[in-house]
Amino acid sequence: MEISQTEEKELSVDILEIKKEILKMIWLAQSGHPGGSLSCISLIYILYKNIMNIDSNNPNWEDRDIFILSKGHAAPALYAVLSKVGFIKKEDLFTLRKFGSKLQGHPTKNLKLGIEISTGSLGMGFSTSIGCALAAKLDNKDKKIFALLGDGELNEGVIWEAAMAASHYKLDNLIAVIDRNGIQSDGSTEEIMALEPLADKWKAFGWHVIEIDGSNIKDIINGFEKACNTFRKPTVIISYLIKGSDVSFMEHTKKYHGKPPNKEEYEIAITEIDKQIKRIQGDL
Ligand SMILES: Cc1ncc(C[n+]2csc(CCOP(=O)(O)OP(=O)(O)O)c2C)c(N)n1
Repeated sequence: MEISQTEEKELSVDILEIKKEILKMIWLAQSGHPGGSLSCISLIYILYKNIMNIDSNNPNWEDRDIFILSKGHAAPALYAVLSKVGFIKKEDLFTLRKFGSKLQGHPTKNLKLGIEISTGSLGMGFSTSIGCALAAKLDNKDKKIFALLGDGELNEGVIWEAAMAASHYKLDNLIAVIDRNGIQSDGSTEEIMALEPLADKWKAFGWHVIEIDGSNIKDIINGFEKACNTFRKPTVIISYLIKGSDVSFMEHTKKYHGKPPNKEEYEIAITEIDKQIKRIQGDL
């Protein structure tokens, strides 16, 4: 799928607008995970906007593609995209983590809202995605299952058991996407439990491996398209990203993994993002 420069600009602005919603949600809740919510938003948004077959008016549609946020702590990113594409009311976003809210700190299955499974315990979402992909094969459904994983999440042993099973069953309807932002909760992934050579590991497990620049919209779309046209193997897209991206003081640090911004930080963050939006729109 070729996209025009205008479409690319519009997507970039949407992504920045969604980042503002995420920051507002987490700031109002005074709790949550900004770093890993900001890093992966381009992937989730482009999936929902350009790649997946879904219908917000018919969330139970049997033939829909399925997205699973295996790194469940990035729930604000999922909720903000689901709001942008019509599943969740915008005003509900700001009930994040409040008593009685359906939008808790980690996703709870709610098909009406487009939330396919409950996640938060790292590794579990990915293994569930194997079950969904197998079920689609058994039902002869031409649908894709997408699972978004954190790179720190790859420390979980269950990930590698699931990876082995997916290639054993030749699940070419399964696409794993790794947010390779290089930082987990306690520091750099390479310091805590080295992952490299990551692409080689997935290849050795029988996966088709694609590496992309996760901040480049064309690269993301091409990566997903190649993945969707892969046969007899599951695909993993290793997507290089920046933790906390587009907010200067949140970038490349573990500090905002699970820490909300205070009022002053929130305001600075919004000003920085607004500047970028204006730059893209050619107003600066
Ligand atoms: C089974 C399990 N162990 C520990 C945690 C606590 N935890 C939440 S986020 C996180 C780090 C995840 O790092 P990464 O996947 O790189 O997340 P990202 O940087 O993309 O936010 C940990 C250890 C958890 N949610 N589940």
